[in-house]
Amino acid sequence: MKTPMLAIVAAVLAFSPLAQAQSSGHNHASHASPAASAEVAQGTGVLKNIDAAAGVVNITHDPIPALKWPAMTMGLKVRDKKLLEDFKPGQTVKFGLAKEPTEYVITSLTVVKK
Ligand SMILES: [Cu+2]
Repeated sequence: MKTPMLAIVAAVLAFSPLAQAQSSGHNHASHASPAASAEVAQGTGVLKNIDAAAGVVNITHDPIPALKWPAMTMGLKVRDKKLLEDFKPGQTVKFGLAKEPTEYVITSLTVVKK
């Protein structure tokens, strides 16, 4: 009874590092191009809503000339949900934007005024 279980566990342990290496290699090949991930613009705005679980903020931002964006209130994803720790609605923030394949995402976030 015990031996087959151990054999299965050993097989899983033996194969999982390989599987992880393959999948992370694939992700890097398909997503990490410097041109697609570099910060391309900076903006300032007021946080209206923060969905830390989804990694999305609703923000009323000033015009962003680099992107030809007028002032507006919009939803933006953050690249890393950890960026949203310690932020609250109503704060004025500076943020950096990078162009991902299908949309702009926030890559940095700092409080200007609480
Ligand atoms: Cu906008």
